[in-house]
Amino acid sequence: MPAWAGALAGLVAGGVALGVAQLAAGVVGPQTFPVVAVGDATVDLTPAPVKDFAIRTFGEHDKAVLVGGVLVVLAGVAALLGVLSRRRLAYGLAGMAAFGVVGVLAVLTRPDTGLAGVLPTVTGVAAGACALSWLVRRATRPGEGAVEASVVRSPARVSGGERDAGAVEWPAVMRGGGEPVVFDRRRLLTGVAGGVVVAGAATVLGRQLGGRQAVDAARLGVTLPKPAAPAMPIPAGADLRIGGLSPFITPNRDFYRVDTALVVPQVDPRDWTLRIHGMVDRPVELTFDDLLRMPLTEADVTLTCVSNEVGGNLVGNARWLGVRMADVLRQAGLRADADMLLSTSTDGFTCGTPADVVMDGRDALFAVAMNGEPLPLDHGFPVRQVVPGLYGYVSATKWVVDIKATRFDQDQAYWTPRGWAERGPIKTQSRIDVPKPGASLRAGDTTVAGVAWAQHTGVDAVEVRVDGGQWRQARLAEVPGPDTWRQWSIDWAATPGSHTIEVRATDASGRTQTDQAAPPAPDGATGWHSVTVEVG
Ligand SMILES: Nc1nc2c(c(=O)[nH]1)N[C@H]1C(S)=C(S)[C@@H](COP(=O)(O)O)O[C@H]1N2
Ligand SMILES: [Mo]
Repeated sequence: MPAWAGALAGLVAGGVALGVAQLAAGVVGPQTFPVVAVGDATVDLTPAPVKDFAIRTFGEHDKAVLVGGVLVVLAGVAALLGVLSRRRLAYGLAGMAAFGVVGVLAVLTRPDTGLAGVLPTVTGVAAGACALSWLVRRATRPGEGAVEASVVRSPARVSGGERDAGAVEWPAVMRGGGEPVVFDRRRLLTGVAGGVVVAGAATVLGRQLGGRQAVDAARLGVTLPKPAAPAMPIPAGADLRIGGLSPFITPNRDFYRVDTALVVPQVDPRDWTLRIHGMVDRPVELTFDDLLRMPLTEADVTLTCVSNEVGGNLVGNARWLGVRMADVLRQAGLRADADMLLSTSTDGFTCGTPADVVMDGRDALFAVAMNGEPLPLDHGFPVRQVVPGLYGYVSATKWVVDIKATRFDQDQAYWTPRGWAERGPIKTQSRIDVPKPGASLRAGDTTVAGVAWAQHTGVDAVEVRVDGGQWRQARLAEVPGPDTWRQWSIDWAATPGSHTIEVRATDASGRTQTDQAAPPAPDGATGWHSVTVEVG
């Protein structure tokens, strides 16, 4: 059997393994698909600098790149195992088993997979092993006269063209019993076709089974109660409606997404509970209906990711509806010496929020809705936290299921050992949305516009300067309160040439953004956003 045939058999066997694993994961849960489990484990084990590099390089595609990378490596190894299987089938089978062990270990380290979570890996590897041995056996047949053929047509003498001409007889090799066998290309290729069909069908079926239909349907079935504390209508002057300027409310479909989950957790609200325990007098466990029966508050809050670069787009503003976290925590009897609320999501992400911030009267919510609809799955359905003024990694737990009242000197959340600050108050920032960097403008009157944020303090001033000249005050749009970003704009009489526009904001406590440039890690980027344009 030539090397290419071994590689092909290995690839197809690998495909069958993944297809069957996908099918089983469709029943057991998409997060148990071994590629996802290994990918998720990789995300958690990746050193912070590598992860930062990946986010910087691939942005929101980092997950796709990771899964793609795992698949490419798997394909390479599967092909290699196929090549080795020509010598001895046991090599290939042992290699598959080794992958099974890695897959099982990865699955077992995941917080959201029970013991049944190993089933996709185990059945996948078993199916892959069967496929490999079947293909390798099938590709060879007892060869009467094979020894003779080998003398006449040894590979060294066979020209490329002849190799492709039907069932070429390769040098005879001895199979177990010692009878000579020959490679049968046609039988291999028909076997391969069968394997591809099995792999493809299993993959498609598995994806359908594991699809979001059930949770999507449950989401559509949620009736949102009216807020007991509605937000004021958004002031008409909150949105300057300038082309290219971020709208005041970010539509859900455009809202940035940052999380460690390779597949979006699917949480059925009928199964969801929120457990509150630790340093509380009365531990409680709430169902989704319990939560919806409590008074709901509506609030406009701008979320920001600590990984957002100066000028970056990991920031968005929405109208949230939810129960005040403080109400729930008071009901549980939060003790005064608990200074941290350690929240956990269904997929095991943890987040440590300063308790005093949550309890100080601001609109810190267990949110159930975003911009008038139940939370989108990507943004934490059925329940997530939203805390004005804190970066997402210390406050905004999506798919939240557990709150432990604890202390910063006793517990650590997900990102802390990975090099990010324990506490993450949002730093005042401002961004130029128009003109875009590198834009070519016509000389004359133009509008420069953008957004600025200083959540829970509020933005009091935005200034703009061109080419290091005088700072000029921008016009500020209205805001419903201090927890959202604020649009700004300024007129500029653009003159021919290359120009750099800079912006800086001052918050309501009188502090102006520092010009000191700092990277996102460990506690948020600083510096002034600048945009260079060409005026013709
Ligand atoms: N379960 C879970 N929640 C999470 C995260 C996560 O990785 N897992 N990431 C946090 C971070 S870093 C940010 S910035 C916000 C982003 O929320 P969004 O994706 O809805 O914009 O979610 C937070 N909540
Ligand atoms: Mo974040």
